[in-house]
Amino acid sequence: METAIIGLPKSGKTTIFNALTHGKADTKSYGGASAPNIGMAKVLDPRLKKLEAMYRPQRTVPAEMKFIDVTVFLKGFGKGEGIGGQLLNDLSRVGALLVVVRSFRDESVPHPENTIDPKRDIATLNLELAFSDLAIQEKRLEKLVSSMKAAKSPEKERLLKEKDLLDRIKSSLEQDIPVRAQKLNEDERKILSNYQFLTAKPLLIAVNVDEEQLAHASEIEADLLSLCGGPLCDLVAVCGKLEMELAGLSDDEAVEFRKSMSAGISALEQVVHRFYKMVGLITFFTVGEDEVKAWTITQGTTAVKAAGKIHSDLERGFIRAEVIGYEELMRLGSIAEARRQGILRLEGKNYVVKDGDVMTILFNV
Ligand SMILES: Nc1nc2c(ncn2[C@@H]2O[C@H](COP(=O)(O)OP(=O)(O)O)[C@@H](O)[C@H]2O)c(=O)[nH]1
Ligand SMILES: [Mg+2]
Repeated sequence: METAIIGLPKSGKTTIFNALTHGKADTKSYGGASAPNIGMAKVLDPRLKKLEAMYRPQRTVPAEMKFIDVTVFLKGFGKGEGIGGQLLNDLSRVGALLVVVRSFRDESVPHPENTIDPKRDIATLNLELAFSDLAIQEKRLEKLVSSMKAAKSPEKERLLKEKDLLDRIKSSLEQDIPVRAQKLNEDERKILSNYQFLTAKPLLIAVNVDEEQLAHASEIEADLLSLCGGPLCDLVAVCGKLEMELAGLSDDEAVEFRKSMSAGISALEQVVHRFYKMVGLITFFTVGEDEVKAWTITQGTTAVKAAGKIHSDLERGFIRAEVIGYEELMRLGSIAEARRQGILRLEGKNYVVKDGDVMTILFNV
């Protein structure tokens, strides 16, 4: 899943991008960069370490999340001008949004509104996203109305239904209800997926707190959480600056530092964990002497589709999957032992993969 990082200027987007991706993008020349920063965040999963110890493979490959820090295009952002042009194109393509909101106090970093007010900024950002969706809605409606003139049934009925849907989307957006929180059926969601409404995307708000505020992180989260409203939205407090510094250390050093500063679990873990929970992402594993690897899929994915994640040949030529749950594998010590005890399962195409499944795909192309 690709996630775009957005927010007001100098809220700490690039800092948090660096913390998540262990990147070194420039945080000093605000807005001066010409291209977006793109980086991968490694999804930490203690199960992968255990599997690695069991198999001692040549390489261990964690799941990754792609983050895009959209830097330069944010000139008018937060000014009620909506989002357009290249930025809208970039945001339309991604699967989710990470909104960074400033809470940290620092005289040397000016805030575009001069004061620190995360509630105001969350409202501004939500409004901006809604504006952009209203513009998308309007454009689509214009096109639809003009093609309705020439349309004959049943095409005409289909377009009418779509028009009705767009009208409802609009009035809900005007009542501050993001598309993700609107009551829509499966069919309607499918139609809407073509438009890439920004308020339909899963949204995680990262409140960028300072070191002092970090001690009250859970109170800050509780206070702001109500601004999320509805499904596919969540909020987390992180200290961008500290997290970026810690991301520059070795793993062991970072653990020590975290302990001494009571900095809790890393921003990376928090952000990834919340995205997984919010979007309904789960992990399955493939294992072997050459490679142990974690794969991310959405809940409800079938074995054949999961196989397609690994390689299209595995989906095309899928025969069966040999499956064992992670816990069972740990208990038995090896797949060979699981096979011997008849615990290794053979599952067909439509088996719904579970979190922690260790799978071997049998295929023929
Ligand atoms: N004190 C403090 N400064 C921060 C924090 N996060 C970011 N900054 C500073 O704020 C400035 C802008 O950060 P940057 O990540 O470039 O913001 P962006 O414009 O949203 O990408 C930089 O000077 C950062 O060092 C934080 O948590 N605490
Ligand atoms: Mg930046």
